[in-house]
Amino acid sequence: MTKTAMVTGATSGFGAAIAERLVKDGWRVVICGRRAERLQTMVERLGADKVHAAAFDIRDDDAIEAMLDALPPAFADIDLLVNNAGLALGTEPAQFADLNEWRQMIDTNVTALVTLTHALLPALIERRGAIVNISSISGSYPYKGGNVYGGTKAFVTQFTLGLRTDLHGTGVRVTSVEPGMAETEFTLVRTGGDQAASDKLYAGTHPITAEDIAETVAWIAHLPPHLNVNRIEVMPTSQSAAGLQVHRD
Ligand code: NDP
Ligand code: 8X3
Repeated sequence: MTKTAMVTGATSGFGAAIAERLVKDGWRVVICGRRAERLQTMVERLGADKVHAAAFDIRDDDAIEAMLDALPPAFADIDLLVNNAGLALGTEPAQFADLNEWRQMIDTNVTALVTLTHALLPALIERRGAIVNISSISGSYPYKGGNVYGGTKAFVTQFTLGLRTDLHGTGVRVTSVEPGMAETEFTLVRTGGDQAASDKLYAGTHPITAEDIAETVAWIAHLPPHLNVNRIEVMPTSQSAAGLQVHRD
């Protein structure tokens, strides 16, 4: 029987690649994001019987509710929720950061993610479904300028592990996917559209691609029901953790 996934942040990067990969693997996918024209292009390319476009701002509680109420019957029974929508804003140390940017990251990466998850939990339990949360290595390894972004991703990882514990015995599988440096629109968004800064960051690094993460999520989604990947950390070979810093007077 055809299964249905909901992928947030499907207009770009990981989410677009995950949605496309799941469709190729035979899933129906509800694709979410604010940029309606991008979602429409995906519907035209992948087929209206395979993807349903849901254009809304995930920070808007009423929009989430309206989106769920408006799902066409063929897309209404969600078996897999991929909580991918998210962003980093700013690269400045905390003392120079913009509070509005901090709040936008928390609203998107944390509050919206838990709101949508809360809304779908009863259905996911009924269907013995799965949740894949896109966290980040920034939740485990602090770096300068990562402050609130890393904090939101630490939340995502810990929330995932907590969900896994609470959902014990329900058959619902829950996974935290924690990618390292990946070239998507992520740095463009983070730097307010600075393409040169984005190109410079990834130059010569062979970063993770969106397709790499789509492959990881597809692997998790297709595991047999008795297996749960609790968390998985993926970095490009060219990236690894460095040591602590020491200040001397
Ligand atoms: P992109 O910027 O390419 O994609 C981000 C997606 O999130 C877009 O589809 C965007 O859609 C959506 N989004 C952002 N804000 C909102 C909002 N308010 N409402 C609805 N959708 C929203 O970046 P990535 O693909 O790289 O990022 C995907 C996830 O992966 C994020 O959670 C990110 O933190 C995480 N991540 C990224 C890494 C990287 O190095 N690239 C590494 C580790 C984790 P739209 O703008 O159309 O609304
Ligand atoms: C994105 C990965 O290391 O740029 O979450 O913060 S990193």
